[in-house]
Amino acid sequence: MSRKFIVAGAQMGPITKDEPRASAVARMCTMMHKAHERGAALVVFPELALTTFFPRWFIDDDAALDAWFEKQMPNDDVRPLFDLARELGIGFHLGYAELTPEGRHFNTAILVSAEGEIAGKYRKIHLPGHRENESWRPFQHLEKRYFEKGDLGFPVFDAFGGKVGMCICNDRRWPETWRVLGLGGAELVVLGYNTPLHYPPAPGHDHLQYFHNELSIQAGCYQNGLWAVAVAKAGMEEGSELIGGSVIVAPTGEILARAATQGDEIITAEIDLDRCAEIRANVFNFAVHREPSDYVAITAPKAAG
Ligand code: CDV
Repeated sequence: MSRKFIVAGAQMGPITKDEPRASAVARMCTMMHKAHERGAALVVFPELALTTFFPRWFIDDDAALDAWFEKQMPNDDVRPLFDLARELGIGFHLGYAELTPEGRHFNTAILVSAEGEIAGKYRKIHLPGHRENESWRPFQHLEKRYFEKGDLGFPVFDAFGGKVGMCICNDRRWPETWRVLGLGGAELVVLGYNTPLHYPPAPGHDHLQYFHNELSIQAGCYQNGLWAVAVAKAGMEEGSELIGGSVIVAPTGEILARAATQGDEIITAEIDLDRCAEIRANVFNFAVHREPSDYVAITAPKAAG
């Protein structure tokens, strides 16, 4: 049986601080319709897709902070997206800030089936940035303050006729993310990102942001023989410019589709999950060529940072 299907990346332009979630969801519904018109079975939305990227601000008030989080999924604001997915028979991936009933905060992403059911959940493991207000920065990046490290590992789900994994933004820069997903059998990895063009601790690298995005995703795909759909929230958002460059990448590392704008934009490509074997049965045949006994340093406890 063929395991070919069309995937879509739904890049989003900026979301302002006062844009209601219902408005962001309406934009997503418009893009879901377009993806469906192009025959997509799965549409991938960005990291923290329901609001502006709030970790750019130091927020000292717990109630004000919690207002950026979702206490339920779906909730009334997001339900139209679930309903439309069910109506069109299209699955989706969505990133959002999760506040659990126990009061825990995570940067989370879900995979939703074409029946509108949550088929998988991932909580971001590599949280970038810092914990305290650093007033020298033009904008903050307080993910380490606002989120707990994810507690679900890197799970892989049976979905869309194959094995699907997720990661979120900074995770894509880490080879360990891709390798653990690859070892879990992932054939497709979906992810969203909010990547500021300006990186305050090393501004000399600003011109490399698009390059490092593609370098990381292409390497992850090739070295593990899997597909990826990587989707930005892009454009000038509340004074911080976020890169676009959403891409769909093949197991060979080739880019099959790339966003051309920094706004709401759909990219699509037909993917064939059986093509993972081109890499996995050959140069990256893990069972034949991996040498884990020489990799123990990878999982040794990290040095104090
Ligand atoms: N949202 C992110 O994880 N952003 C980071 C930035 C801060 C470097 C990223 O890796 O793109």
